[in-house]
Amino acid sequence: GDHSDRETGTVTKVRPKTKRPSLYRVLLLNDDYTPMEFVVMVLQDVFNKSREDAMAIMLHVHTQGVGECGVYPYEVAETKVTRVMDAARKNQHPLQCVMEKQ
Ligand code: TYC
Repeated sequence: GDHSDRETGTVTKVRPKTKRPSLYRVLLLNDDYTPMEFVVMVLQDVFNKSREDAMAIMLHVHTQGVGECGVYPYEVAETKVTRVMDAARKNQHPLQCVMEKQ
C-alpha cells in the first residue's frame, strides 16, 4: 500500500511484509552397507518418487556421495528426515538423511 508523510507530503510505497517460508533441501548420504533396494523404497515411500526417479536418485547418491531428495518448508523437511532415519534405524541400516537451508 502507500504511506504518506504529513510534514513533507511524501508518498512512499510500503511493501506488505509477508515473509515466504524458508525452504530446506533434504539430502541422502551414501554409505557402504544400506541395500540399494531399501534406498529406492524410502525414496518412493517418503518422497513420493516414481520407481524410475527413485532409482536415478539412489544411483546418483551411490556414485556422487550425496543427492537431493526434494525441497520443502521446514516442518515438512523435518518430518521426512525423521521418517527416513526411523526406517533406517528400524531396519538396522546406517543410512543418513539430513536437511540444509536452501
Ligand atoms: N552404497 C550402497 C550400496 O552399495 C547403496 C546406497 C545408495 C546407500 C544410496 C545409501 O543413500 C544411499 N549398497
